[in-house]
Amino acid sequence: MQLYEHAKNAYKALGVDTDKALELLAGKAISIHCWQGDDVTGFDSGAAGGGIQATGDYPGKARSFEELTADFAKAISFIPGKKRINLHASYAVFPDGKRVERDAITFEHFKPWVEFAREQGIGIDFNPTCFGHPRVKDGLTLSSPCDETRRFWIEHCKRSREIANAIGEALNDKVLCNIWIPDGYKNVPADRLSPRKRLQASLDEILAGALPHVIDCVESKVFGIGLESYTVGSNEFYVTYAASKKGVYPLLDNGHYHPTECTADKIPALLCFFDKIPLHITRPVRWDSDHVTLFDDTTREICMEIVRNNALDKVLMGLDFFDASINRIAAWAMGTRAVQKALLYALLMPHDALRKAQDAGDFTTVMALQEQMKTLPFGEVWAQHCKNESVPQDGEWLAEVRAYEENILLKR
Ligand code: RNT
Ligand code: ZN
Repeated sequence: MQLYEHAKNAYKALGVDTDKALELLAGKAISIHCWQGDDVTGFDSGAAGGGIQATGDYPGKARSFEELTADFAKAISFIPGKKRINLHASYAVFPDGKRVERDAITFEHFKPWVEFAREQGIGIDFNPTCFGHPRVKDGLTLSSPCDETRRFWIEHCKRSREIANAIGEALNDKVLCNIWIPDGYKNVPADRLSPRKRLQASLDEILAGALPHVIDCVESKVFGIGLESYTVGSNEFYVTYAASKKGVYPLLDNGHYHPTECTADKIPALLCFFDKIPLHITRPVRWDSDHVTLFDDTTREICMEIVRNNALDKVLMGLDFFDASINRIAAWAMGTRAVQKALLYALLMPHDALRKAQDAGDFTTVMALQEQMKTLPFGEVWAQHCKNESVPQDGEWLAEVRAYEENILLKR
């Protein structure tokens, strides 16, 4: 307590209210992806694919709804604040193993998830799963020149939206429904326009008519493994598509741009035109877009843009990483806590003073303040947050993960 009081005063001297920051942090929901728990495998005999891959063979991955929900519940017991779970359509739960195809799934298959979310007091977000499936033809889904293939995936996406809407209705909530497709080419294409025209027509059909409980978004990508030369759903394509359609938003995944591009800077650009910005926060490393998030510069910059622009209510923060080389529950806990730390760091920035200095053209002060805030007693404020939220401190949760590993994961 004494340590927190000391930190509180240090921030107060810069005009920053730490209590207020903690209140805002506790109320900001983070949408945690279910797919870290099983390496993006899902329950419908699919697997990661389409340019994404979880690497590693850490033991104990979840193999069923029961295992995945138990692991997720364990992970979120270490995570403070408001939470949501982000589901993929491939996590449909089939009663008595009665599997249906992806173009035949309904809300019935997600009712167990709704019950789980209710029990845990969390919201749900949703994604059609257009990858890791035999109906992906020559690497293409919604942009395929094959009518049958396109129709299959259009139907899958339409059903996904309806499921998202039914989930929202059941939970009295808005559900983010995000379309990401793997479509692209390894080699230099001969025609870059036609696939995009076909994708545009498919999206028009899928997104026709607003659904009251759904927030629609589309996720771009610059490349994938085996899709190095061209992706149909590029940034320009989706940002323009979303801007031209009321109620459709472009989702920014910070692993989906050229390595030197700054995703944080895209947030204030899009805020000029969109009232919501969905995010996938991740950590790109060389060719991979999906390492576990850390309390690093990139994540802090993203959070600072959210806070500076008063956009806590506008930016829908979701996570997207999958690491199969470390304990998956630890990955969830560390990755989410890291993003929350970054958000707290941003909430503790002396923004008024910084902006004033910028407007006065005083970049000496801007730089000095930005440097000063880096060594303020941030850790004490984070520790207070964990205490307020009754979750373990840094250094305390790993022993619990190890016990769970020993008693449950290693027995699978
Ligand atoms: C892939 C996209 C996409 C997926 C998930 C599983 O590059 O980031 O969001 O990671 O849908
Ligand atoms: Zn993503």
